[in-house]
Amino acid sequence: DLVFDHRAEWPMVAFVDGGGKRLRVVARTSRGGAREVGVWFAERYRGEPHVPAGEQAGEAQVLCRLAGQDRQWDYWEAELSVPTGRYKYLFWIVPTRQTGRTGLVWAGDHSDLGACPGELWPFEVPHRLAVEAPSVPEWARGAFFYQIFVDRFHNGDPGNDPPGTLPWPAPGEAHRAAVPRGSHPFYGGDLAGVAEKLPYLASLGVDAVYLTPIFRSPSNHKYDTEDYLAVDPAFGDAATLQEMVDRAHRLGIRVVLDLVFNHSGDRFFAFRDVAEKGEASAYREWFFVRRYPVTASPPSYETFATDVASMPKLNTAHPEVRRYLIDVALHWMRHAGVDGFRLDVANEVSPLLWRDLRAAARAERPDVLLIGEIFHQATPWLRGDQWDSAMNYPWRRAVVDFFATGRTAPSRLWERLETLRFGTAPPVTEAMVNLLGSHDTPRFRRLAGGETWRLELATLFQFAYPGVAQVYYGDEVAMDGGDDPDCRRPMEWSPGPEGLRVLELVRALGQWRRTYPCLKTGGVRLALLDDAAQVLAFWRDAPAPGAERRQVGAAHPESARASCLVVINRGRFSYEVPAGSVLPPGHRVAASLAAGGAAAPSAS
Ligand code: ARE
Ligand code: CA
Repeated sequence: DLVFDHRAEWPMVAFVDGGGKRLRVVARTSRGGAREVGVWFAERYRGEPHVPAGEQAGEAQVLCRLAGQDRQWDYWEAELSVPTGRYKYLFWIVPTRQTGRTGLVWAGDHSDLGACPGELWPFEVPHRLAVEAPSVPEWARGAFFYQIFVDRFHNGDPGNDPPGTLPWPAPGEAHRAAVPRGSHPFYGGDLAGVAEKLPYLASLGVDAVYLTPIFRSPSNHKYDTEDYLAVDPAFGDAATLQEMVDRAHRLGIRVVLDLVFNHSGDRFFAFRDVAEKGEASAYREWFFVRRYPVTASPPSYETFATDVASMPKLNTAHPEVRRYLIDVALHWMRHAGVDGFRLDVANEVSPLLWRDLRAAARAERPDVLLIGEIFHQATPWLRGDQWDSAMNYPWRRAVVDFFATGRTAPSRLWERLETLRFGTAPPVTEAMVNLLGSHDTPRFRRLAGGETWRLELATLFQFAYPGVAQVYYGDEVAMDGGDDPDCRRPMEWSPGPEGLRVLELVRALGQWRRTYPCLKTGGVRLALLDDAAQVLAFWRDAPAPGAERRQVGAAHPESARASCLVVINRGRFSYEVPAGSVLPPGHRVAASLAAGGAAAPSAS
């Protein structure tokens, strides 16, 4: 049968022009169920679909483009335009024979189907504010991010090392020095160390660094905050932070800090107060205490995850807690000039806090970036009222299964990515933080069984696919490491030949993203899938004329108009791309870049 799905809400409905007039609508039909899909639309207070088209102002019909497919659905896309930006619309569908239906089918509100438009209610977009276009800071779209786990990146100031700090492994040793489970050493990395390495990051083409938490806390990871308003003394102080940020800004690098608002540390003043005074504490409602007196083992209060006593869960819906935490964010924006925040355990925090934070932070600085940490589908948080973007772990899963373990075929990779892509809409799609790994996952190289060519191919894919490309420190030199904490080994600053090869690739990819706007904000279009050969190819189309002018670091006119064809060969044999099938006649190849190495001889 024919299944149809559309809802008049983001991301199936999104204004494409910021001004709130032109509307992109996406509908989906069961895969293979429709031959053609179109939209009848009109200004909301005018037009009737059963009255011949053209009589009413703004009324029109457009054919949809088949914009993508996943395992279950065909996705149909169209752009609508009426002068007021207030719409009503209906879809029509030409079903395929396999559905057993004949004749035109109309689809209206609640995805109701009928033979005659008059019997259906149209979908409505009553006012543009009802589907506010999520506004994403321009600088984040298609940017190159670099994640730093501060204690393990670079020790710029041995003078602030905490007692018991271990020596940095000797060159060549770092990536072999496994960190055993259950041990929690310090290596002395700090903000001075980050500052010292900024020129290195600039040489790679990094647009922004994201630092895991830096506020005062007893652990090496600092997710158990003791004082949100102080930099941890092992990392530096407020002045070191300010200096590091200023230096980054001079090199064109933005700085994103980690905000851990789901829980505090057990040394946080408010929690100490509750632990001491019990029910008499003025902060008792800041936490979820189950029984008094407060005990730690087992915890008599709610915590992060399961009974992590050092991380009492904060009541982020409470107005005082919200006020306090928002002031923390504003403090670091004002006093250190940070450009954005990564929000820890963001899916477990009250949306009330995120909405308030977004309003306050945007008022302070219109281009501040908010990235939610979440391991699953982030759509509900990305509608424009909470976060701008999210760590794209579902994307990582699809990429690991294809490139690292080889568990899936090209068609499956693409289906999964299409499901994710249609779970957001541009410009959010281009700000999603695509990552191969982080301080919470085994390193990609480990999952790839140590085969560096897989890391190279996946890295090329990461920079070629829409979204922020976030590199976890050390992955650019092919570092190894298993589950947390082994994925947090000290940075290898003297990489061997394999590491250097990946490093040069990352540098080239960074340059490509800066040279070709299509890689940052261009659309994506499948060109070729060959499961037998393990090959896939896709286009990144040049952004619409005019759009590239807004692009940071606006490129040469020729590169601004360029499209990019990406061909991935994960198979064992070289592959001849049938030129006619992917390259339109008259097209000229201006530049090319290859990755993969011996095991994948023809990847390009
Ligand atoms: C310790 C152990 C871990 C254990 C964890 C939970 O080392 O092996 O899984 O406790 O009991 C910080 C430290 C961690 C430390 C943790 C607790 O960095 O080393 O881990 O504190 O002391 C889920 C959450 C996600 C969270 C991860 C860790 O949804 O938000 O778990 N990530 C953030 C940070 C962490 C940080 C914290 C939260 C706490 O990025 O670094 O941990 O502030 C599946 C599930 C996910 C799960 C994911 C990873 O995919 O779907 O929900 O994420 O696995 O475990
Ligand atoms: Ca130090």
